Amino acid sequence: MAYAYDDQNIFAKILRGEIPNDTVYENGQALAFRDISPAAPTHVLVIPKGPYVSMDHFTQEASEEELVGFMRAIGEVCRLEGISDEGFRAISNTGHNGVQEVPHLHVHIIGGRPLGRMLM
Ligand code: IU
Repeated sequence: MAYAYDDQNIFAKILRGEIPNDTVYENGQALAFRDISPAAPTHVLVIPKGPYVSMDHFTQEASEEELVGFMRAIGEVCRLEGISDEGFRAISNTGHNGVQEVPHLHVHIIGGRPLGRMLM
């Protein structure tokens, strides 16, 4: 499947610095910032800096450097937020069935309280 990336999506604008964000962590390949509508005490979105719509798109077309940098960012966010030991949830809502609102790959890192068995 070919992916069309819309560079006017809100996370693309955040990456270009056109819209402010509450940054938690950044490396060469990824940016992590607080969700504007947090579902838990910690709710951080981790996004790749490259133009990828989804995990499928990213894992097919990203370089190893991008893949590693993105995954390391997720781990760093959890350590910085102090949720690594207690546990957390990492979710990437994808496409129509996943009710993905923003068409730039993002992983929600949610923690800081017991989350129950329900997915968000
Ligand atoms: P999605 O369903 O996984 O695509 O949800 C997008 C998330 O992006 C959602 O939790 C929003 O609160 C969040 N968000 C944001 O943090 N900043 C924004 O400007 C916008 C959405 I628009």
